Amino acid sequence: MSHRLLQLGPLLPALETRLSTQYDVHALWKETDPKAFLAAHGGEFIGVVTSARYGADKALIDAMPALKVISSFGVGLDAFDLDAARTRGIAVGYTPDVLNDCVADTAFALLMDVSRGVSAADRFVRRGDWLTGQFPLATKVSGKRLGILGLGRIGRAIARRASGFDMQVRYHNRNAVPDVDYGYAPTLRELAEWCDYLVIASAGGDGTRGLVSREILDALGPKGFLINISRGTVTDQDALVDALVHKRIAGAGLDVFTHEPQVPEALMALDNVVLLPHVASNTHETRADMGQRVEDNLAAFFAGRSLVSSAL
Ligand code: 8YV
Repeated sequence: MSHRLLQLGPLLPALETRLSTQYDVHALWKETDPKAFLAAHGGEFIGVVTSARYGADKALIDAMPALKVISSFGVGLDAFDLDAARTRGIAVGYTPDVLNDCVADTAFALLMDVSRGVSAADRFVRRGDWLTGQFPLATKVSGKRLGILGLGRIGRAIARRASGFDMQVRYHNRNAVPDVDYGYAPTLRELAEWCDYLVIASAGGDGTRGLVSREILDALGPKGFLINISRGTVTDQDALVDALVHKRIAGAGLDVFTHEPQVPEALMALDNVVLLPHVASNTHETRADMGQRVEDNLAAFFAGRSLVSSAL
């Protein structure tokens, strides 16, 4: 008999197909009343397949007394109650590392775009404005100062890319990272004051909520750009919108928002903002690798081995 897994939301079709050949997978989101289903059948499942987006909160974990393993598609853990999982001895797998390159590439795509006006210039051409006018001057990227909030795996991949643009790099973390040569800014405010581009690469969740506040945006200033490929919650989104509308910062490249897929209406008309629908890891190659890690974590668990990537 194959192990029973509860899948919380849609995943890559290829991954769903492969999982369904190895496990007895039930799609919770297809239930008309998922809460009632959980209350009646939560005890029948040993595993959960989910993603950074759907997470696994305390209510879900509490409703699943036989749960032993959670395998998540994604690196973010802000939608998970890891303490509840730890207390119950539930293994939690996720997919770090395999997405570093694509997320770092996206950070640079946003940085280049908002600074040089790539998307805005494309709109200019399509509108026919080139026939009658010149696109305004943009801001040079090479040689500028890059500040990274969160020098983890993704932050380091972003820092490495900066060397190709002859940029100086500094970072802010709770503590200085011992094995890097980049300058450490003891406060986020100092980093924001110093840099031309502030890139948010920290984890989401309660520990970082609202960290990029009005004060930090004002420290970044009217020539500074903000790039966010992490979580919308790391910014005070209202303060960010206000700073962009009133040009108290130069611009922003945003892949993430506080209430996805809702994007503040005030940003839609601004040419100093590049808006992406949370696609930083969204390539064929990386998504395939993430799917493989979801499978490998489950396979390791059911073979009695440690998970390939454990979140605990
Ligand atoms: C994905 C992400 O969009 O890994 C993360 O934390 O935010 C992204 O890679 C997400 O996992 C898909 O649900």
